[in-house]
Amino acid sequence: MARDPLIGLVGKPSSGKSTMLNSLTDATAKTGAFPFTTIDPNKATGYLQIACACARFGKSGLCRPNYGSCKNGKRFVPVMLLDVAGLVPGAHEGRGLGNKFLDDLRHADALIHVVDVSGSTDAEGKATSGYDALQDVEWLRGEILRWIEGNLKEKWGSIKRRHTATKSTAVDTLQNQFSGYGSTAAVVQRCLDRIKLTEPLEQWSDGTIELVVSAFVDEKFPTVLALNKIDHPDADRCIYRITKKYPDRDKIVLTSAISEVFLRRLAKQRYVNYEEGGQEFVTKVEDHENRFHLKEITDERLQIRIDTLRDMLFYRWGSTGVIYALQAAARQLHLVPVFSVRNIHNFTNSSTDDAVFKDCTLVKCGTQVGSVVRKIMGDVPVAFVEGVGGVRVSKTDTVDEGKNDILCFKIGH
Ligand SMILES: Nc1nc2c(ncn2[C@@H]2O[C@H](COP(=O)(O)OP(=O)(O)O)[C@@H](O)[C@H]2O)c(=O)[nH]1
Ligand SMILES: [Mg+2]
Repeated sequence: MARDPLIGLVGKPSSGKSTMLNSLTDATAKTGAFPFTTIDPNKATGYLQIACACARFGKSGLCRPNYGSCKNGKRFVPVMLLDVAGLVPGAHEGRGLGNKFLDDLRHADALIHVVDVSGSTDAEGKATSGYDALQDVEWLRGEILRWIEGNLKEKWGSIKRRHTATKSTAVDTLQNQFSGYGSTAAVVQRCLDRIKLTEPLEQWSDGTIELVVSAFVDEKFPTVLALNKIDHPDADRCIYRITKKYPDRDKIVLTSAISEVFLRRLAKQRYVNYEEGGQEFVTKVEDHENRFHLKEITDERLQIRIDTLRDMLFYRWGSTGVIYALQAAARQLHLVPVFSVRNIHNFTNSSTDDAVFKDCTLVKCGTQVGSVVRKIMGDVPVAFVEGVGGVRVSKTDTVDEGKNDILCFKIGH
């Protein structure tokens, strides 16, 4: 993943993908635009919340990121989001926007599957009641599997012949087939290691191919389930069924995208004080000292909606959850922030600007410092790298959460 990570939002029509995208993108006040080259209506910048290095050094007052923002040591790092619309059962055979969907998908590094747990929409997104959303979790993965399997099996005869003729390794042969999905040889290697295959590729059965594709999908498209519409009165049943079947808490998040959008709008209009993704919000009634200078809510319907939100969502679930969906997806990718600075002693980038930690890049944990250099500096020659305290850091050393995560690149040969 040499480029910036891209997180795809998938799910059936009306599950809440667009709402989720809006809820994650529209961050308040001081946010810099992210320099994405393509302009695509389905792409947007989301903000991943991480602990900023400025807090570690008591410099939060001086933290002014080039991109995103930082509030009291809580940093909002831009990440690219993609709304992958149009997936319905049968997409791999071209139903719905089938092929368009699958073409978009190949650019994603991780997926957030937005699942409508209200039970009020069927597999095609049409209005119904009592629908069991557990089915959506299963068919969606099935569509991705069938799509990749189909492409592979269709050509398997010639793939096998070429494999034998060129005496290739299984990794090379598969990577040839999977590169179109944004795969790398390392991804293919990990997926083969995972299933511990012993039979040579020439002898793979259909079942083996399916096993390989399944492992590949797990590696290439790690997926987080965002159980959305938890504000809906009927949501409990689906939440229960899905979390029972998929107990891995790292991969499941409960969300109410619409509530996040609603609260951010109210915050902009100064009816509430609310920090994106926060665990509480304040209206004028609760703001006894008038710290936030809020407007009074005079519309009774609005007041009822706000009270319901508090009772049905915040008291029960703690927050709207959307921020956690993004964090969970980043965790699946093992992303860690690296802060690159020009001056390793005061963490600024220039002698005329006292702002610290202006640049932050997300990389996979375990990445070698040398690769981080190339990712950030491109072709600019870097003679050596320093870490905190001006200590030399080897280019073969790796980065991790809080380890080699503040770096200074010394330009030269
Ligand atoms: N109750 C509730 N409705 C939601 C939520 N998120 C989205 N919706 C509604 O679900 C419908 C479909 O949402 P949309 O974002 O357009 O779905 P998409 O087709 O997946 O992009 C809209 O009417 C939204 O207002 C939520 O968290 N709770
Ligand atoms: Mg949409």
